[in-house]
Amino acid sequence: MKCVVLIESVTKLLRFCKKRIMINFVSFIYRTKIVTKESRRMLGMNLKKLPKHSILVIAIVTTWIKTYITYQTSFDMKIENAMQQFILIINPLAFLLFIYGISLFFKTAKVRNRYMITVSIILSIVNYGNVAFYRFFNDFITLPVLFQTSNFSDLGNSAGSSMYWTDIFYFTDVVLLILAVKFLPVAKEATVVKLNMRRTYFVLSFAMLFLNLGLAETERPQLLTRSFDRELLVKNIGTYNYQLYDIFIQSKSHAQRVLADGSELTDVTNYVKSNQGENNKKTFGVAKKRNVIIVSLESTQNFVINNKVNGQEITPFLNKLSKDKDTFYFDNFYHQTGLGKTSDAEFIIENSLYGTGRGAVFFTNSGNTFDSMAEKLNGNGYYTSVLHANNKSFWNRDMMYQALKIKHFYDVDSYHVTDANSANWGLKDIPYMDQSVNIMKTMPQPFYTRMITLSNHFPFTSDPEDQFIKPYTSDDNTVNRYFQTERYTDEAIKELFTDLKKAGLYDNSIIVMYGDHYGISENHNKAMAQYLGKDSITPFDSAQLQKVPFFIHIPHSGVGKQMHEVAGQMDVRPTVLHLLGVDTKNDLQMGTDLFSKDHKDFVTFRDGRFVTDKLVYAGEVCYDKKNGEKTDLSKCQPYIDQSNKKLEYSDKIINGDLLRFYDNETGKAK
Ligand code: GP9
Ligand code: MN
Repeated sequence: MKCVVLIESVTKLLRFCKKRIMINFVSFIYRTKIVTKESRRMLGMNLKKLPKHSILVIAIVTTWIKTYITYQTSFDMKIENAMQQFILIINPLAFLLFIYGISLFFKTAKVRNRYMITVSIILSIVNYGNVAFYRFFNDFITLPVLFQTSNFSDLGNSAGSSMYWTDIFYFTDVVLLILAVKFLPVAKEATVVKLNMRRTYFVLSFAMLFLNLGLAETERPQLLTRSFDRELLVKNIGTYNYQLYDIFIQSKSHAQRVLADGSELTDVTNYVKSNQGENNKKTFGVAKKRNVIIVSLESTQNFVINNKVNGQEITPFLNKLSKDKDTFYFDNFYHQTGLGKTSDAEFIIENSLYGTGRGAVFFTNSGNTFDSMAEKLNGNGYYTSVLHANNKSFWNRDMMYQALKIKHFYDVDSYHVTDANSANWGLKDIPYMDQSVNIMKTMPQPFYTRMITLSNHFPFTSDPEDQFIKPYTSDDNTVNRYFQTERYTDEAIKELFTDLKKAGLYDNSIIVMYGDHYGISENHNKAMAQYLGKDSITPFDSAQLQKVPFFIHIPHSGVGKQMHEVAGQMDVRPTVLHLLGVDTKNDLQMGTDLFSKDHKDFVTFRDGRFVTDKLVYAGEVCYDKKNGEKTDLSKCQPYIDQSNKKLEYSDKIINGDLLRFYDNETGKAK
C-alpha cells in the first residue's frame, strides 16, 4: 500500500516536473537578477502544491542519475552482460535511499532540506574526488592512499591539470536540489514524519540493498569476502557503499596499529631468532647475482605432478623437471594462504609472514612497513618487478606493491590482450609467457621478477584449441575441466623455458615456481575421491591436498634433487635469498631455509591445521600420518601450541605494524 503511494508520488512529481520545473529553471537562468519573491509568487501562482517529500525524491533521483552518468563517462568499467549493467544502474540506490531518508527523522521541512543539501554536497565531493583520482591513478580512492604522502604530492601536482570547468556537471544535483528547495511549492508535513511511513521507507531501502547484494553475489561470488578488486566492488556495490566498506576495513586495522608501541618486539624477535637455522654453506650464494624469476602457478596442487588422467600425463613438462639434475623439487610442500588466496601466497613469498585471518592482508594492511624480498634485493643491486596481466587494482596490488617496494608493476596495460589471446580470467598463459619474456629483455639485470599465471583459475574454462588432453569423467564439471587447464599451464611453463633460452636469459637466471593455493575446494570432494580412488575425502585427506608443488631450477648447477622435507610457502623467502647469497639472520620471518640442517619438518597452515613428518592435525583431530588413522591428541599438543604461537607472533607483527619499529641491520628495536 505504502509502496503504491510512494510510486504515485514519484509519478505525479515527474509529470509535474515535465510541465513546470523547466519553466522555473529556465526563467531563473535567463533572468539577470535573482528571482524576487514577487516573481516567484507569480510563477508559482498557477502551480498546485507538490506532494510532500518531493524534495526527498528529487534529491535521490538527481544524485542517482548523476552517479550513473559518472560511472558511464568517467570510469572505465568493463560491463560484460545485461545483468552487470542492471546492477550498475541500481547500485547507488539503496545507499541514497538510506542516507537521504535519514531526513525523515527531522521535525521541520527546513532542517530536512538543509540536511539533504549537506548530504548532496558531501556525496558530490566523494563522487568528484573519485573522478579526479581516477583520471590520474586509474583507480578508486582508498583511505590509506589519501594518507600516503607520496600520493598526496602526486595528487597535488596533478589536481590542477586534471580538473576542467565542465566538471561543474558533477555538482548538478546539488544545484538542482537547492533550486528545488528554494522555488518549488511543496506541501508541508504537519509534524515529524509518521512512524509507519518511515518504517516502510527503510524496509524498502534495505530490500533494495539485499537485492543489490544478492545480484552481485550471483554475478561475482564471495565479492565482499574475497574479491578485493576495487573495480569489481564499485561495479557491484557502487562508489558510496564501497567508500563505507573501505572506511570500515581500514579503521579496523588502524585501531590495532595505533595501540602498538614496539614493546611487543622483544618477544617476537626472541621467538624468530630461536627458530632461525644455520645457513647451509654449500648452497648459500650458489645463484649469486643471477636473475630471479618466481612463477606463481595458479591453483596448482601437488597431486597433478607425476600423475595421469585418462592415461595421459597432466603436467609432462613439470614432471620431467621434477627429475632434472638442475632442479630441486619439493614434494612435501604446502600452501599457507587464507582468504587472500593468490595475494596471500605473494605476501608470504615476499615477507615470510602469514596473511591476516580476517581478509586479504593485501587489502587490510597495505599501509604497513615491510621488509620484503623485493626490498632486500633492491638493496643488493636488483631491479624488482611483477609481471601480471590483470587489472592493477585486483587484490589491491598497486597499493601493496608500493609498500613491498617493488619497483615496477607490469600490469594488464603492459600486455597486448585481445579476444583471440584471452580466455577465462584474461590473457592466456602461453601468450602471457611470450609477452613477459619480451618485457624481461628490457629490464636492467640482475632482475628479480615475479610472474603470476591465470589460465588455471576457477572455473577452469578454456578454448578447444588449448585443450591438450581430454577432460576427466565425473559428474563434477569443475574437476573434469581442471585437468585440462592444468595441462595448458604446464605447456605455458615449457614455453617460458624456451622463450628464456631464446632471449639469452636462461643461463644466468634461476626459476622458482610454486602452486599458490588449492584449485579444487572441498565442495568437490566427491569427484576428488573418485579421482584419487578413495571412498571419501576425510579432513586428513583435505589437509594433505593442500600440498602444492615447489621447484627451484638453477640452470647448469647440477645440484638438483627431489626433496622430501615437510615445508611451506613461508620457507621460500629465506631459501631463495640464501641461494642468492643474501643473509637474513636479522629478519623477522616465520620460515627457515630449506637447505639448512636446522629446518624442521613442520608446517602450520593459516587456519591452525598442521603437518609434521609423523602427524597431521585437522578438524581438531590428531592423525597418524602413516595411515591416516586418528591418534592421541596429546601427540599433537606440543605442535598445536607451537602453531598457535607462530600464528600469534606473525599476527602481532602485521596488526601492530611492528616492522616500523624494527631495524634489521642491528636486529633490534629502532
Ligand atoms: C588475479 C589472480 C587470481 O589477479 O591472481 O587471484 P585468486 O582468485 O586466485 O586469488
Ligand atoms: Mn590464485
